[in-house]
Amino acid sequence: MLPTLRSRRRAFALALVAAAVGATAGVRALRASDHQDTPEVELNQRMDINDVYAFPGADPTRITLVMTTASPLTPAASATTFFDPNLLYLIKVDTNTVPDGIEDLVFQITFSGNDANQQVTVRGPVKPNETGTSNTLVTTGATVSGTINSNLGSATGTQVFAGLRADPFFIDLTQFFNILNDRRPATGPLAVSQPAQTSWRPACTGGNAGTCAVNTLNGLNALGIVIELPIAQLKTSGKFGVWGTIAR
Ligand SMILES: [Ca+2]
Repeated sequence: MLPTLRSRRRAFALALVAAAVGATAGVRALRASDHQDTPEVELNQRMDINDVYAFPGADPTRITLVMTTASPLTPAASATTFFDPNLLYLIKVDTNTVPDGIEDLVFQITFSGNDANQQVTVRGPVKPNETGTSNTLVTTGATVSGTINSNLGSATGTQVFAGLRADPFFIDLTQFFNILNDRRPATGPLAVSQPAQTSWRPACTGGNAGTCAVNTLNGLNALGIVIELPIAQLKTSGKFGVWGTIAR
């Protein structure tokens, strides 16, 4: 599918999360986080960015960037859900001393195949061809590629994992919809009345049954793209911003 991705495409602002990150101190502030934030992504999970994370890597000189998509995946659905080979997944980095919200470096993640042998290719960090909502595939620069659900790359360079993982986000969705009931989608997995989702919603345990918080996403999965690399490849000092987008 890569040749088609080289053509200019209008990016889809499917979801946007941003974190201001200290180059040496890890995450400093998280501005937004979202699952299923538009009707279109509610009906096409693979287009749905859930969350973006940035945190220290295996040692203080390294950083880990994560973008999760396609949650919530029930265990049964997980086995047949893979990344969309027709989408261009992007993790963007703003390196300006005074952040301007415009990406200076990008990671571009593409997939080929649509089964358990699906192949992932991660390009970057590299200067993008263009910024904002239109994105084309950068064909120069370092790449890491291989089969999903396996560790790829080098422990001293760029390491990549793309595949199924437990969704690290947590929310008590019953209480969320009690507060903001109009946010309940009309169709899709989350349209099911709470707590009728007992088939996959964990039981509340402990001494305050019925009143304690429940992580609705406990036991559910997401498709995660994980990139770990030396921080110096992004910036040698100071803060930088990280966010994710999907283009098609
Ligand atoms: Ca910038």
